[in-house]
Amino acid sequence: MDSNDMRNAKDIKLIESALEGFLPDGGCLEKNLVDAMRYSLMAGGKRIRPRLALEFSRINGGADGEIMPAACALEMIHTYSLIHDDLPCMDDDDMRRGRPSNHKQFGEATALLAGDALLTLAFKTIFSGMNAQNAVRRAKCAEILAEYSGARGMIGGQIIDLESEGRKPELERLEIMDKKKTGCLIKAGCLMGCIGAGVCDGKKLDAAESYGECIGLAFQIVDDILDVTSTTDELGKPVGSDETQKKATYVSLLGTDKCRELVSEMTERALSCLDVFDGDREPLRELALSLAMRSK
Ligand code: GRG
Repeated sequence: MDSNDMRNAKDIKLIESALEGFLPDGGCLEKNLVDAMRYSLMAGGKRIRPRLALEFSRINGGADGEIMPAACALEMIHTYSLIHDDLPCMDDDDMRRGRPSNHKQFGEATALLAGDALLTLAFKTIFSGMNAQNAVRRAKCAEILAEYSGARGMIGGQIIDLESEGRKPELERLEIMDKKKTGCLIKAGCLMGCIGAGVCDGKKLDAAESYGECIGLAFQIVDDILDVTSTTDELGKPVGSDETQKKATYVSLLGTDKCRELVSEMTERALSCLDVFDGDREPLRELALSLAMRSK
């Protein structure tokens, strides 16, 4: 393990221990619900979004303890979106993060409720976990999370996706959809990290958002490439599903070579956004590069 891998592993451990602590007590009549929430929340995953929040807080001199509730809230929203996305009324996927998807394990109704409960727990976590003395930062983080995960953000992307079925594939529509569906939560992590550390400078906030937009797009393109080049075992979720569902992807519209070029271009752009920050840029450089080269 090199020093970057060690830093990532340490951060993932920190995030996972905080996530466990924010889960409600399951020793009651709601035990099955809490078990279903824990099942998906603690099932691994790359924890990219909370890591971005932590790193953008650190580069701006913020303390990990202050941003951690917001970082965890973001992961809760991400996990709820995965649970709901796997439901039969959405993508109907049987596997997620290397094991049966939530509804396969707990049934559809419980999975739906576990997603809902993670969504509401996210906002409770921000309000009860972040320091009340920084009430403005706390409120701003909650506002960003609501905005970027809501109708004009991630959920907006999902409805564009659902309504794309049977339509002629178009690159412009795909880009708008992915910027919302995938990009918005990634951008939210970057922005919440800055806000949690007290950044008010518009230039820095714009740069954090652009960094998020570029790595978000690169992340989605890599996801599309992996869907045709990887295996179910490696990804922990079904591969080839885009083609089976006849979904337009960057690979189907542009081909793999052009996609790889775009990933490099977006990653370079993301790295240049870091110039405005005075703190140590290396962890965010490394994060962007590792996402571009990821194999799962
Ligand atoms: C159903 C409310 C609702 C929203 C659905 C985000 C989303 C919208 C659906 C999730 C499915 C999907 C393919 C989203 C695209 C973004 C993406 C590649 C998610 C997977 O994120 P990773 O790779 O997952 O970070 P891990 O498991 O590592 O956390």
